[in-house]
Amino acid sequence: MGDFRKALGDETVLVFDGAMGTLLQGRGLAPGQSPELFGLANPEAIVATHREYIEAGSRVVTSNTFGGTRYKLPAGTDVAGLSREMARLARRAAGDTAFVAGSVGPTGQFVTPLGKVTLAELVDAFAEQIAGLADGGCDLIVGETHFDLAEAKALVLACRKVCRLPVAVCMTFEGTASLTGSPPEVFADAMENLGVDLVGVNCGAGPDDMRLVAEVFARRLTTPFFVKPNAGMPRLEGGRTVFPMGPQEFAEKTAAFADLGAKALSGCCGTTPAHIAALAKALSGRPRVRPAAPDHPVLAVTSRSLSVTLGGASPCAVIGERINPTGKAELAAELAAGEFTRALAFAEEQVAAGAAILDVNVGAPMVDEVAVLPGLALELTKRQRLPLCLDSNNAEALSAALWASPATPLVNSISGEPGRMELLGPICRDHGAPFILLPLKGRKLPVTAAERLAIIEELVAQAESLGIPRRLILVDALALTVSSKAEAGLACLETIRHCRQAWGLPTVLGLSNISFGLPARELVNGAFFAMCLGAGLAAAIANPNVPRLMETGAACEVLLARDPQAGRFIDRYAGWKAAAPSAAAVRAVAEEAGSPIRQAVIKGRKAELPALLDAALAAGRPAAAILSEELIPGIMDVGERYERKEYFLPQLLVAAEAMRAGFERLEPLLAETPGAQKARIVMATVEGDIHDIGKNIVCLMLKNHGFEVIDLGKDVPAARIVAEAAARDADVIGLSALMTTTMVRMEDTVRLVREKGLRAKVMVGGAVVTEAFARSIGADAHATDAVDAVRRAKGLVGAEAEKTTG
Ligand code: THG
Repeated sequence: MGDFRKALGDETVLVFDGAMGTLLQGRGLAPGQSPELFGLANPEAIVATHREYIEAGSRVVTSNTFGGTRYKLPAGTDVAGLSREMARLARRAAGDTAFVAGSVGPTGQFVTPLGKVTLAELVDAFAEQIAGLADGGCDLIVGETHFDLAEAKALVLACRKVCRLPVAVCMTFEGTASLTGSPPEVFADAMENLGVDLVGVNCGAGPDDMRLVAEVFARRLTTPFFVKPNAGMPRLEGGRTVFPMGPQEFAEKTAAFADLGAKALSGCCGTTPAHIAALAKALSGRPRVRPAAPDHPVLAVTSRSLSVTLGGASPCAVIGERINPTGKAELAAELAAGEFTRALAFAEEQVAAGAAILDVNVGAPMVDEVAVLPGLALELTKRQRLPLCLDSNNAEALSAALWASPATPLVNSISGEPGRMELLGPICRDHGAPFILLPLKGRKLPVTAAERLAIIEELVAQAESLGIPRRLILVDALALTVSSKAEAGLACLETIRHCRQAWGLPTVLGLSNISFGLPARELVNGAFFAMCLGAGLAAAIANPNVPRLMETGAACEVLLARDPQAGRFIDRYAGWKAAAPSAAAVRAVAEEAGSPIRQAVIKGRKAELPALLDAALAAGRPAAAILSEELIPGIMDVGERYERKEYFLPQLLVAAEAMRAGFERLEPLLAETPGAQKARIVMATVEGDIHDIGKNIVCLMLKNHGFEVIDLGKDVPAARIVAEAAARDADVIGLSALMTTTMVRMEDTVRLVREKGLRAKVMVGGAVVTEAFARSIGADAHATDAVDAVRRAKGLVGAEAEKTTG
């Protein structure tokens, strides 16, 4: 009969057979009776049925073993023996004229956590049956009517374990997904990863309703595909299930799948040899149309319900890095105790932030990775839908986690360390798990792109020699830190570009490594992310909770034509508002909108002030208002900036100069307080202290509030202050000091005032001067700032007035 694999490669459409149960009922199978046990007792009925289909035009007949696992057969049945016998019967009927497919249906069991059995137990059960089928002479194994991805995966693993026969797997979809939630694209991608020889859909729908599934297969698969519809949707008529589609209609509609690229066709429930004959006729002289090969091969990482494709025109996937105990002591402690609360919270948070895949790393001291990695993988599979990236150096832990996975997660990673590819490569291949190839080999880090590319080339060749398909390989471009190697970024970019362009290999990297040791790492990471995307990066291991990163990624996808009609970008960011800018940026914007006079003071733009003031005066604004609303708030703002360490001495000086120029322009115009005798105040910064900004501000404020201010300047000896105050009969003496070393001079001044019997009250102030200090030296008042100084001075003058009047 020849090799079934060869037949899969030619240009013909393979016609399988149709339904068996109805034909067996015609030959004595009782309703409810096991067809397999019936077959054991009635071998000739089985052979006759196969012959009918072969005569109708079937090139493949399917063994009577659909319910042939230990879970379906009565206890004590020789499972392998039954399947062997049924395969032999099919072989007897087929001879050299048809292929024999060994049928394997579902066990009726669900894999943990959906049910009680483990993946390994299902593999055992399938292996037992498949060994019998292979023994009995099957040309291929065909899984039929499967509805759970994990079970389908178990079937493939079992097949590989016991024989080298080609394997076909057909899934049943109800609406948009299989019973346990796998849509056709997930099934297709997972089966292709597993290296299944023929991917199919059967049962559950007639040819009309199978169209959408077949289109998904045609679009995604390079593996040949198989479509096996029912004869329409069943109806209940007089207590009997009736399939409405006659042979002709069924044949026309089903043959149309050949135009879509189907490699194999046949019928499921309700089809008969007449349907198959009509189908074979409709297909004769009608070659299969091969689906167009995708221009870039893509790599697919799957969970039971999602498939994330990497490479080609796929958007860059963010692999959420947060489930990783490095630097997270609490997470490490929990994992060591076998607790998953924090890990699951990290998962939830990353799902919400838009991660496409979740990295799962449980590597920390005291953590038993072999137990914890699969344990956490299982919990994650229960609670959320994203595919996983199993991140570990421990091969045993990775293998255990793959056995806990219903789909084809990403393995992170296989390095060039001796023995790693030989150990882990075949495990990944068997589980259909794509893996990250880490170009590390020997003691020396490959710094240049050329060094990396040489290792990558060697490891890819090694993988291929082990029968590991290229489509499972995701290359780590190896982000090293730019702060220690300036060319680290460039080396990554070149590696990404070369892998994509020369080898069609998708790339990934641990993004944040690049910025290690730098400040503002988020800025560096964001910029590097954009550059990597431009070079063709397929995925990044990163923290999806950094909005800058996700925003950059989404915008880049639009710019790189990987987001058709900017659909995803618009979906996510149509209502976007600029992230709250930094406090400094907020202030800068507000300042530009603020008064130009105040800004001229704050920015020390002395030359601008005369014109600005003239314009304000010409517009009728009183000089006093300009002083109190613009110049004084301006210089006070400068003082605050100085205190916040945003301004330093140079800014302080130019601002004070601008202030003085402005004040001189206004001073002649400041209205005298009518009628009243002005209170007179002598102001000075004490001897030894040359800081006068504070004192100048206080002077300005006092003048503006109607005081007559005699400003003696800075570094003024006590004797001179007292002499001036006496000569001018001052009401108040204001003393300023900025430093602890000079504030003691205030005490000298106060003592001298008292000695000379001056009536002047003494007010003190300055950055280091406290109320307690003021009291200890016998001062009459302490002012905390310029506004307070005005208030205190007024108080002192009022008290004096009271005293004289009283
Ligand atoms: N390549 C591949 N896999 C990788 C890396 C890589 N896996 C691990 C790592 N690099 C990528 N994952 C992380 C995970 C966490 C952090 C960085 C990279 C991280 N963690 C914080 C810290 O250490 O300070 C913890 C605090 C937090 O996340 O808030 O930065 O390169 N194939």
